[in-house]
Amino acid sequence: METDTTKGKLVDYRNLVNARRVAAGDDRWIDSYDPYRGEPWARVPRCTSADVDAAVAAAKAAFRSGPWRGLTPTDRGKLLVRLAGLIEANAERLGQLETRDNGKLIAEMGAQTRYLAEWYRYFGGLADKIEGSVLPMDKPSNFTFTRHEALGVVAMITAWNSPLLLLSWKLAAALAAGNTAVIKPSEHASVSTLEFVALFEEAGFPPGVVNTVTGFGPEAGSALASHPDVAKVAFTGGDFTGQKIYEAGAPTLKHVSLELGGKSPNIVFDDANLDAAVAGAVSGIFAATGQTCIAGSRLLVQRTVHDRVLDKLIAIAATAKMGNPAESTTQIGPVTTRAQHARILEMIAAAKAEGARCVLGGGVPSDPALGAGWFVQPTIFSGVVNTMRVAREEIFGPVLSVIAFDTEEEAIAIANDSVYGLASGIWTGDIGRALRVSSAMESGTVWVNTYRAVSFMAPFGGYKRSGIGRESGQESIYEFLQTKTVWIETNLSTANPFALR
Ligand code: TXE
Repeated sequence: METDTTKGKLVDYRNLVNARRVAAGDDRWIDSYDPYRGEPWARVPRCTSADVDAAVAAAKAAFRSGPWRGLTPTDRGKLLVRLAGLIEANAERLGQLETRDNGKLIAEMGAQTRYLAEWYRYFGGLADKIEGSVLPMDKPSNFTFTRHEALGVVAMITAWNSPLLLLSWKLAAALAAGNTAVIKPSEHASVSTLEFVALFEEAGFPPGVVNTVTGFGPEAGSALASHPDVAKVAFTGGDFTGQKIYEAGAPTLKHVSLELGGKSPNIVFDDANLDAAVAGAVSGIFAATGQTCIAGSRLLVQRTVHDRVLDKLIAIAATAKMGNPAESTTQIGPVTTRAQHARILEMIAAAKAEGARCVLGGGVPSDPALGAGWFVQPTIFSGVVNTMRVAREEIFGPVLSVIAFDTEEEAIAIANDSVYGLASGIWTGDIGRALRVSSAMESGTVWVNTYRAVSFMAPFGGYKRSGIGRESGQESIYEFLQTKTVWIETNLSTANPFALR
């Protein structure tokens, strides 16, 4: 790709602004680390507010004038569908880049990257189906209708755990709605995004519609989140950063949507298929090394089956193969950053100090072959009480807290006793219980007898500190639109000009 130029042994990746590849104005760079080897492998520009100004100006110009503005919604949709085909053709390469940059398993990335295409197809199809309405009017001489219009420049600030997936949840809907975009990926894993945006050029999107700025959160991120020409910020990340983004948008009253963290309860009742429940619990917390916002990090187990569930859980988790994420047989890879590694180990130490019983893992693996990478053993604590830090704070790593309960009411109370509300899981063979408990859950997603399922068709987002707004599904396109009401008087008159009409 034209973005690659090898400098020393690191590969340099540049931003896309107005269809040009650019470094930061002052030519500073950030090293991007390979978490398996614990060493830098690439560099991305360290942008400042001046670079952000240039990217926002390009997006603003593309929104205000030029070919994008003139496209019909059908034509916008066609571009998105064309892009979907290019994503499929490049899925393997993009998946490999993400694995190198953030340590996600290649075993998961192949399918995940191909699946991205569906967001662009779905929203491409939706682009020309956004209809306003003619309003039935209480003022008979007025003809009044609504139309849904794009907001303008949308800033998309994303996290490192699934850069392209989290971006696509925003970008497909935003572009279908007619907005333009400035993307700031995480400083820890920007490379896949910089490669990905080349496909927009190839698909034929006009210059300036999709732009990127890489850099640190408090530098480039904060300049973007507070930029006066940004109409909306769509963010994925931690809740405290989400709060800062909300505050940064307040002075200019931006639209803001926030997809934040969680401390999701996964509840196993004694009438459940326990093997399926245990497989769901493993996938909920150990897939992606626990680095997902939807991690089922609190496993609530009915006391009557508690010991059986725990034994089965340990039996599976203990055999999970840790190793090079680029190998297809690896089941647990490294965590993405050195800081995250340290934080997970600190939370494990805190859980031990608070009296939780560590029944599996609890540290770094002893295998010397894994020595250079940022690995944490799959870790299970039993005897956890919901007031412990390990049950309250998002850890974002492979650490499971098992909490025993006796009754359905108690399970609901513990599950909802959290500042977060992103997702929950319920394992039961009783349909009445499934419906009762799912309606009682304070979370944006509830999975019954499954876990970690997402789709371009299904709205996703949080209750409470897990976020504001929804991504995916038809309704999410309205997060990127605003409604205009047009009034036409059909009977010109000279009614009293000093009174409300
Ligand atoms: O995320 P941040 P970090 C949680 C997880 C993790 C914690 C911190 O618990 O341990 O957050 O991770 C940009 N203005 N999640 O520090 O800070 C930043 O550059 C504007 C949950 O990596 O939230 C990056 O692009 N932008 C989560 C993005 O925000 C700022 C996924 C996310 O970074 C900024 C990731 C600022 N002041 C972490 N500060 C999930 N919901 O899945 C940072 N950024």
